[in-house]
Amino acid sequence: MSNKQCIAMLLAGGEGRRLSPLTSSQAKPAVPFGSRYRIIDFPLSNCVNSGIDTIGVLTQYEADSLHNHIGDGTAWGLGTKENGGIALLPSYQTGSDEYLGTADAIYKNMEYIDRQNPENVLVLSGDHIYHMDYRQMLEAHLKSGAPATISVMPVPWEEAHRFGVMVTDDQYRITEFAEKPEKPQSNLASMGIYLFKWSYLKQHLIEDASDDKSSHDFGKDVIPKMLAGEATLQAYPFKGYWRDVGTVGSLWEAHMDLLCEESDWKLHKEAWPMYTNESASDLKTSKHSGIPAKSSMIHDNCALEGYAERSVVFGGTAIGRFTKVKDSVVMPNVQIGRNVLVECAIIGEGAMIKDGAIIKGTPDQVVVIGPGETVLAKPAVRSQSSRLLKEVYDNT
Ligand code: ADQ
Ligand code: ADP
Repeated sequence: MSNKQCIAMLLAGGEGRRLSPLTSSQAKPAVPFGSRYRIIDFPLSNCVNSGIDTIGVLTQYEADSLHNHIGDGTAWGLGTKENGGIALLPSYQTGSDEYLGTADAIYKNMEYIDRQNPENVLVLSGDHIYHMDYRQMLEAHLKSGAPATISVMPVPWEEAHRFGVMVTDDQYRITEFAEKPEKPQSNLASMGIYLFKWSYLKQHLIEDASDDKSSHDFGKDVIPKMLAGEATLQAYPFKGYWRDVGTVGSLWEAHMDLLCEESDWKLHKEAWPMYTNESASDLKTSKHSGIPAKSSMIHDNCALEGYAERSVVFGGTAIGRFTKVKDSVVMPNVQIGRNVLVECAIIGEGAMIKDGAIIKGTPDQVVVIGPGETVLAKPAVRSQSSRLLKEVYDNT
């Protein structure tokens, strides 16, 4: 059996209730992002770009949505690897109904990991938007000699309660850790990206599995127990763009970040290419009509007859005349009629917005239209809104 320095285990089974209704029929990591990708393309592309060629993807909730997207891994250049590649590891294949938590998901796939015979295991989350060279984290992990290294980054204090937060000494050794505390003592957040020596992780997973009181989660159970032991855990400070897009507001904001011209953050860089499987999304064929859109990201394959401003529009979409889409995200295969106003909204895959409809949110209260939903215009306001929109359109 060959010995691998590092393999990745990608947790992609969470339900993503806070992203509802976008996750009503697909897993959170399968939610579209950035005009042609899905969220899971970020960690997958990071692995490929970091030279990690063995990835186990742990699926559970709406597993098919991810299995269809990933297929045999060809889109990531990991399709025909003799020794490695992408392995889909759904909970139903492990002989149990469900993964009880993130640590249990890895525990139930220990045999798969043992077959790969790795020295280190990188545990990743399927719902983060970022580019990261995991080789640099591995280098820091090996250099410190710690059995566990956690990627960290400061977050705004008001958001710290949504994360695992920690205190470290000046050598970035972790001295305290609290999972989603009500009153955070620090704003240094765990990014949910862990690098473990496999022998050390395995021992802890086995111990955790026999603990009846455990919820079998990394943040809630395993990391605190590791910290209570003798070993020193290390934090790895990540400098760069990183967003957890677990809520509607954060998903919308991360899309708006793509449109910020001053920012260094770019989706696809030559030095850090993004890979995806577009054939799986089965785009309806349409053609970009060439109408300029202001400060927007528009997929080539969409029929844009209306006006888009500061918006991200995916493929297979049609936007009718006199329609204005502003500060919004329009996911694949959406049909938007004429005289429609869409502002501060996320329109789910395959939705249909009929002529004259008004969908208007605010940056603090983004409106979401679920995948496949139909939105009609309210008859009473229809003529007024059409007139209003004609004015808006003429003035832009
Ligand atoms: P959360 O974001 O709340 O916190 P969690 O809900 O545990 O993390 O999900 C992490 C990943 O695991 C997601 O990609 C999810 O899809 C997947 N997942 C969840 N349950 C699963 C299951 N039963 N089987 C398979 N996959 C599953 C974590 C850490 C925090 C840290 C944040 C950073 O616990 O400490 O701050 O990530 O985002
Ligand atoms: P959200 O927080 O938006 O509801 P998450 O995917 O973050 O969605 O999941 C929330 C919590 O529920 C996490 O602690 C996760 O471990 C747990 N969880 C999610 N899906 C499952 C599942 N199918 N089985 C067991 N636990 C789950």
